[in-house]
Amino acid sequence: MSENKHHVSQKKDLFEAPDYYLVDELLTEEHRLVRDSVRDWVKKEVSPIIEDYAQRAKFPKHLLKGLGEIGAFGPTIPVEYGGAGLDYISYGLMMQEIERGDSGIRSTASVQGSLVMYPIYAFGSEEQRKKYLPKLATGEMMGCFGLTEPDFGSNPSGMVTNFKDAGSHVILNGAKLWISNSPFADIAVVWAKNDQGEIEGIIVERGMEGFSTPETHNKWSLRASATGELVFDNVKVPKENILPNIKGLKGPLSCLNQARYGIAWGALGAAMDCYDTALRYSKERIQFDRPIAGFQLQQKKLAEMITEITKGQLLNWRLGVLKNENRATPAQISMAKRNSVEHALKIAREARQMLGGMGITGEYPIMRHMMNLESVVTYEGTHDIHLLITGMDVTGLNAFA
Ligand code: TGC
Ligand code: FAD
Repeated sequence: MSENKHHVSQKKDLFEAPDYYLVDELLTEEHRLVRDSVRDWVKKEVSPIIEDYAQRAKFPKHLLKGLGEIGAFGPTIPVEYGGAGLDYISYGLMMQEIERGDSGIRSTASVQGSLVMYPIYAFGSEEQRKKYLPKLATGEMMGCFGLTEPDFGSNPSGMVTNFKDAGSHVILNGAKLWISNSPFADIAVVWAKNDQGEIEGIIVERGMEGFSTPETHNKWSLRASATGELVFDNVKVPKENILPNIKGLKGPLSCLNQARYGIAWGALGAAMDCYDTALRYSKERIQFDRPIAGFQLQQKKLAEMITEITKGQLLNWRLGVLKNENRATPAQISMAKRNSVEHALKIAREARQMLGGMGITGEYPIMRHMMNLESVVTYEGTHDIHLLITGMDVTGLNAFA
């Protein structure tokens, strides 16, 4: 153990990505370049420090500049607005590699790119695009996304946060809960009801009177990500901050399609890290005079892990192709998000057991991934909500309410 109590693990990151079905051959040279450069960045910048930050429940803010530089903020946003102008497979691979490092860092990138930059790009005015997107792309400005409320999580249509017309501005009241990045965000894309009860998106800026962002403490999950509330107490917001080109719940749900797609890839990255760690450990750990990898029960675990990772890789790749062709449906995205997180959690739990007592320590990334994935299985639509979306899609019958 290092003498510095803030440095729990400084081990070299030995990650080798599994590719059992040669999925690499389905990627273009650009995809591989993007994937490899993000992988290198994660090995260099994230792996050496992340366990320490997670143990101390601190967000490694110094990574924001680097995330901007590798193009992780708004990978699919056009270059003219500061985005990376990449396709959806590159975007997916980036999220896979970042979450291989830590789900909390991927969360920061997902929120910034898919939940803040995307709505401003897709539903904002040209002035709003020019004012916010270039700064958000570099990380010079950070954003958060306010949809969930204390009494409305899975059913956001019931939200009570609202704004009233007051001439040149509106008066915003209400509260949002569980908001990633809120404690340090410069702006919040907030979904609230107008005088007619329609949901609209509005950009709220830090410093506006009556707007506060208290941090949520004592999380056992996503400890290296900052989570908080958004509280609006008669906040005066200029009307030009309303996103002009969207009304209704389909606005925030369209943003979720973007983020859920990234999570489908991301969670698989966490699964790959757990599998790779368990595989290496099991070949080195000797019990009963042989490597534990030689025991059938441990091989069963590894065989099932690589099977699910491989199925997930193919599902994600195909979804990426459909997304590039603008043919991916929200229900297809739900299936992939749910599938990846479910199997990533199972893989993390099995990998944890394979490391025995060492599996619960910060010397290895598995327990951190497992705890992170307990948030990932809940946010962006819970496991059960995504199952019901698939159920509704195949039957045509709504089982939500
Ligand atoms: P419903 O009546 O079905 O739909 C209302 C309108 O929305 C349209 N729609 C969609 N549009 C685009 N994409 C989708 N995925 C869509 N799903 C539905 C729908 O066509 C309709 O349009 P229109 O024109 O007819 O008005 O709505 P509902 O109230 O019955 O709810 C459906 C349900 C339950 C599936 C939905 O509300 C839902 O997905 N709930 C889960 C909530 C959720 O995912 N919240 C996530 C909060 S953000 C977050 O967690 C960020 S974590 C970030 C991080 O750190 O990485
Ligand atoms: P509830 O909706 O109360 O659900 C509780 C349980 O009931 C779940 O198991 C659910 O599946 C089940 N359930 C609900 N309805 C049904 C039904 N019809 N049929 C069957 N079962 C049902 N939100 C944001 O807006 N922005 C963010 O940046 C953000 N970041 C987050 C970060 C973290 C770390 C976490 C934990 C959450 C974050 N969220 C964010 C909120 C997240 O999206 C919600 O937690 C999630 O949508 C679920 O809402 P809830 O927690 O209120 O659970």
